[in-house]
Amino acid sequence: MQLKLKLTIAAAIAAVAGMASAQEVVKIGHVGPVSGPQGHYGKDNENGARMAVDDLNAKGVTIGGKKVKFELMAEDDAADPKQGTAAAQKLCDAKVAGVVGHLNSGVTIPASKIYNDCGVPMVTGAATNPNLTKPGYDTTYRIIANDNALGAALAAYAADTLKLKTVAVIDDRTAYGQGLASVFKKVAAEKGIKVVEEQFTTDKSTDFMAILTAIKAKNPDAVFYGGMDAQAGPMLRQMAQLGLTKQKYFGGDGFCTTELAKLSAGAPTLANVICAVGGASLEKMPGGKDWKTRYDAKFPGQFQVYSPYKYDATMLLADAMVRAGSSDPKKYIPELKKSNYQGVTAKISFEPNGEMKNPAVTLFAYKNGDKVPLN
Ligand code: ABU
Repeated sequence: MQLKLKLTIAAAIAAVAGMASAQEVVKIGHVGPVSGPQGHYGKDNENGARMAVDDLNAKGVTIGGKKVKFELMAEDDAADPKQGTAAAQKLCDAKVAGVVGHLNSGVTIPASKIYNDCGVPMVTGAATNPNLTKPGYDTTYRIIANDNALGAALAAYAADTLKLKTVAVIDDRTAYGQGLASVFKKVAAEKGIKVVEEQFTTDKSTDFMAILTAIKAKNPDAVFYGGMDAQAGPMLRQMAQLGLTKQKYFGGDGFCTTELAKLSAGAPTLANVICAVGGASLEKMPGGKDWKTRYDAKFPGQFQVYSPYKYDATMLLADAMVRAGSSDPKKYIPELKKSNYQGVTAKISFEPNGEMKNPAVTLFAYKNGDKVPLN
């Protein structure tokens, strides 16, 4: 090849490389437990955020007149508050434009202060403890119903629809499990349901025989569990072993997963489960069916519960940046607050404290091992 032609090609390559590097990169953080017993939730959540970033880049997004490329910075908090706050600080230091996270309320609440201190907005579509929005940070947003709504819906169904009279309550002593159980107990008592036994466990336990034996002695109409599926699955198996097979088994979004069917390993008690999620069923979400088909093609067998919300959380951040003409949090937070975004899960807008306006609540049961909506 002639020297002149070689130099022309080299100049063209350099120009293309220069154009690529001139494209502004907008970093979005995602944090959740992608390791440990809750790793399946974290992976599903991260997949939701990743799918949104891929869709944004495929479509091409311009912010303030400049074409941008979104990059996902994904961190593992292992469902642990210490790791969660360390991950939050890492994302702050990396100057991400926004964060999608976390899963666990007990991690999200301390992490939200770190994001507020560094001025980075965080949107969660999974952590449901009402205390998250109490400080009123303009960096904290939730796009799913909180535990006040979930606990009340479950208690109303138990009392008004199933006409149950007695319940035993167990929680895992986490911010989520304990908080949800306390809302359920309060509303259930107001509706005339008697709490005949209370027991506690942890989010690391797998042996519940002692507490279930104590509950069996009280013969309640139902068992309520505030916690995640890594405990609910084995608990359902052990209830079957003890003959606690007539009791309805109530709980929140924390165990309302695809994985619960696997973790309960064919126990007949799975058919007694009634769980509440703070959004519409996929069938009723505005874009749920098409989105789920695309998700399953991209991440086969990984769907749990929160990925559509994590997808919307990512899109919501990008939408606010586009409207503000800037990915600088100081400039786009005012637009985020004013969001009126048509997502896959719902039309999303916020109360002044960062809670979603008018979130849906859906109750689910498991029929032949498949999670099906009751409303
Ligand atoms: N919302 C259920 C699981 C996550 C949490 O709030 O801790």
